[in-house]
Order: sequence, then structure tokens, then C-alpha cells
Amino acid sequence: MIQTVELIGAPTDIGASVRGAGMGPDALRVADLPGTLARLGFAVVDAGNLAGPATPWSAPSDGLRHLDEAVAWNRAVYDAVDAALGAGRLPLMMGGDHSLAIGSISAVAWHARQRGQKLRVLWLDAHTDVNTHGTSPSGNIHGMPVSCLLGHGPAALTGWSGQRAALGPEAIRFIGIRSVDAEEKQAIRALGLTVFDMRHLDEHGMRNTMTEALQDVDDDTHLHVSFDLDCLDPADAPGVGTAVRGGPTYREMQLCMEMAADTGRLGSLDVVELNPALDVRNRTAEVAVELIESLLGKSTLAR
Ligand code: 4U7
Ligand code: MN
Ligand code: MN
Ligand code: MN
Repeated sequence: MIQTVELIGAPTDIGASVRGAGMGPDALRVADLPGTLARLGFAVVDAGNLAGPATPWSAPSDGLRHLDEAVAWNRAVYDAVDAALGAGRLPLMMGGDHSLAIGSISAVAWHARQRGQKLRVLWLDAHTDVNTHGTSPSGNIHGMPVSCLLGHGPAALTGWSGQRAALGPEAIRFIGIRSVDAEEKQAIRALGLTVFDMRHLDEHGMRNTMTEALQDVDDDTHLHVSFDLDCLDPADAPGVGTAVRGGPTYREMQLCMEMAADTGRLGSLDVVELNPALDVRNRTAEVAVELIESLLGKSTLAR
């Protein structure tokens, strides 16, 4: 059976402090994400862009910037991802900033639980995004989605999957991490999160790291990839709002995606934090499309 990929655009920078991530979905379309997936053999449905409130660019209140608007955007994302999964499609949420993973992964967690599947989330990012409104140095919600999904966010952004926590700490593997705030370090230790930082990648390589990260992914696993483009080294992916030097190269990320694809368990995907206003001739969008191809099974020699 031909699998259907549903593209869901979430054009907002509501959780960020640098403007421009709202243009991400269209930059991915300009880089021909839909045509590329069709040529790979998928049926592609572009559901268009979701609607939501404008970004007010107000200061944080109680440690949170734009909470009401972030809730509205995440509600729209939740509903769209929920509908795509309900229709048997593979949702590809095109952000937008990473706060939108709250809605997307909450919907995924609900469906996985209904289907009796284990959930494994690969969080590909320079950052761990495990701040809360109590620890965040910025108040930006794109630095908090992991906490919200673990049930530690503000009430308005937790409990969406039908349980206080959409997932447990054992369900997530972080890859490419190199920027962790002081209080995030404490949270990582307290929660027992499995973080493969750049030192781990340098010492063990992407191959061994991914073997570890995908261990015990089996036929009953729903694999979700949450791909923050700032995971990549900014030399390969300049079009992001919170770039951090010293990330995985394009080649290393290709292997990461190929090994995730080899599990055959990919069920949903976020592609977030692409900021076309900071990009160079849409290079980061093109890189993203090529990496998504690998994640969805493109191989140089097989088939
Ligand atoms: B992204 C930061 F302080 N940790 O919380 C914060 F360094 O989704 C950055 O990974 C968060 O891009 C980056 O504001 C969020 C900061
Ligand atoms: Mn992120
Ligand atoms: Mn990031
Ligand atoms: Mn970012």
C-alpha cells in the first residue's frame, strides 16, 4: 500500500524571540518538499497552512512569552496531526518554531496509546528544550516543549494527550546537543533523560550513537522524529534563529536519518525552526528536504 504523507504548515514564530520561523512552511514548499516526496513514491497531501494568532512580540509574563497565542497554535497543530493520524497518514508538521511540538507530539502520544504502541521520540536539536517557565532565561516557549510533554509545563500546555504527561523521560533520545542552560542540566539529571551530546557524537560517532538511540525500537514502536534544524552545524544550515557552532555535519545528519529510516517505524515528523529570513538562498530549506528524503527512506544504492 502506498503511504500518504500529509504536510501540515504551522506558519508562526510564536515560541521564539527571533522573527521569521513563520516563513518555514513556504520555504520548504519552494524547496519542493511535496514533489520530492512524490518522486520517492509517497502519496502527498499538502493540507496547506494552519491559521492562528499573530505574534504580539510582548515581554514574558510569569516567565512565559505569548502563552495564549502558543496555546491557540498548538491546539490547531494538535487537531491537524490528530486528524492525519486518524486517517492513517504520516503527518509531517512544518514549523514554525519548536513550541509546536507540544501539540504535535501530544496528538502522536494519544494515538500511540490507543494503538497499544510504544512511543520513541528522537529529539534532533542543539538544545534540550527542557526549560520551564520557572527556569527559562528567555521566557520563549520553544525552549520548553520537552518539559510540557513530560507534564511539567504550565497547565494550559500540559495534559493534552489525555494524561498529565504525554510521554515519560525514557521515551526520548536527544541527538546533537551542545547548548544546555544551567537549570536544564539539573532537570536532565533529575528526570534521567538520555542525552547524546556533541562530545558523545565526537567520541562514538553517529553510527554507534544512533545504534544506541534506536535500541529496542521494535515492531510495536511508533517512532517520532522532532527535527530542529539548528541541530545541524550552522555552516550547513545557516537559516535558523538560535544557531550554535559545533553541530553535526550534513553527512553525519544523513547517516542519522538513514539509520532512523532503517527501523521502518517512522510514524510522524516535525521539521521546525527553519528561518528563511536568516537563510542563504534557501539553502537550509534545501538541506532539510534532502534530509527528510533520507528519513523517509531514500537510499543511494538500495531499491
Ligand atoms: B529551540 C534557550 F536560553 N535555552 O530556553 C531558551 F539558550 O527550539 C534556547 O531548541 C532555546 O531552538 C532554543 O531560550 C529553543 C536559551
Ligand atoms: Mn528545539
Ligand atoms: Mn534548537
Ligand atoms: Mn531555535
